[in-house]
Amino acid sequence: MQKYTDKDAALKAYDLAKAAYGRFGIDTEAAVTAARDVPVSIQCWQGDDVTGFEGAAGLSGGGILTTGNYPGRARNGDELRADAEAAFGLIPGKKRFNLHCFYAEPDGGKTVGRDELRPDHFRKWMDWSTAKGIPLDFNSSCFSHPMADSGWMLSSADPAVRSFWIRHAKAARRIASAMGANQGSPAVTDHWMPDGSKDYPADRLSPRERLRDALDEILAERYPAGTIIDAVECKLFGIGSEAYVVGSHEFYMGYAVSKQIHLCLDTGHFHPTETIADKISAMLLFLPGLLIHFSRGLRWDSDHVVTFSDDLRDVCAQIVRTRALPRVNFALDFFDASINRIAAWTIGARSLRKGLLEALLEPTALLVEAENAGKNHERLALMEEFKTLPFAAVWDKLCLDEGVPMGADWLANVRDYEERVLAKR
Ligand code: RNT
Ligand code: ZN
Repeated sequence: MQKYTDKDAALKAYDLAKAAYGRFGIDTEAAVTAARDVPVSIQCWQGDDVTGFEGAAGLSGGGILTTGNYPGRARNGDELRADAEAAFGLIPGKKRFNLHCFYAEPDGGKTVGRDELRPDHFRKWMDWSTAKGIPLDFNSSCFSHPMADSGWMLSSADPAVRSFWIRHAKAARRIASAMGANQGSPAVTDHWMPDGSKDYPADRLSPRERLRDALDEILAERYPAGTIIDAVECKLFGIGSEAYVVGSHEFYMGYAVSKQIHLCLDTGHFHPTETIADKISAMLLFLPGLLIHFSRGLRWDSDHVVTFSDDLRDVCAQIVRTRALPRVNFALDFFDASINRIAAWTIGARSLRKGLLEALLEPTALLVEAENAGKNHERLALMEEFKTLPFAAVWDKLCLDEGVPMGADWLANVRDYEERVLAKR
């Protein structure tokens, strides 16, 4: 196996890095522990290109799109779980696993209507979750379905369509609460739907009234405390909904505040140059918490694989600086069918964990001190200097402590899994 790293050299580099950060008053050991302990929810749907287990040929309709045909897509629950485990071995830190309703596995392989799904249809997932010690999160699935063909689901003017999706979202919450009870930790349950229109609507209000009323009905069902966290996810525009999305940022911001539920900010769901970093301290003044979908918007696509970008680093820094870590749920949301899917998971998850570590290594107190003293040149100078501290050595130490490959060594594991497993599908 190709090795790019050397353990002894890494440990020596870490000792030097520890001293370098120490001179700014930063305890690298504490930062490594804190970064490792933040749960990151890994999206199951990167493993199968958001296809689901209902026999669909692939993702269809609904504002999002997968492109590419890299060999080895997971085609069922056993393959998806095996692939996820392969990725888990390369991803340091606490993990959760994020499912969608259309990954149900009813007995005998039959398909159950999305409005009739029950917790026992997710028994295999729950048993796996318990065995692996990886808690689950959940999502209603309001796309890739004949009842989604019109592009309007919970906001549909057709009462039959609307009530179908209301029953579906209620079922999703019932299942999520059962997962939460099973794992002793609330299942974060996100509701996103692509409702919207390609061209200018004449009536922007009525669909929003219907969506509000539908959500009210869905959320009226109460579940035991500590089993579920409800979140609603906004979006500016999608493929086929360029002119209007019912569940826009303002819609869900208002809705989440009024109901005191979590708002989901997906980093790819805003104007192409808009980042969510500055929204965190503002929204957390009025909400119980946030769900963040880490993604990478690239032109019109909101779902490229997450990288260690300035945007991601800025978001992590804002969360840590505002001491908001306990109130933010971290989730990944990207899907790229053009590259090895285990690698996609690993790149995205490792990048987010790097962002967390870097933020936790920041000597924020020194920045605040300079700011309060009116010495903004010192604040800027320190921010610049911190960027080139020996971060990589601390990251390698985190990977070493967690027993996952350091540096680029994990690529050898992906190559091996591809040859042994994926190439045979
Ligand atoms: C779509 C949303 C949503 C989905 C997943 C599959 O734009 O981001 O979160 O990506 O639920
Ligand atoms: Zn999302």
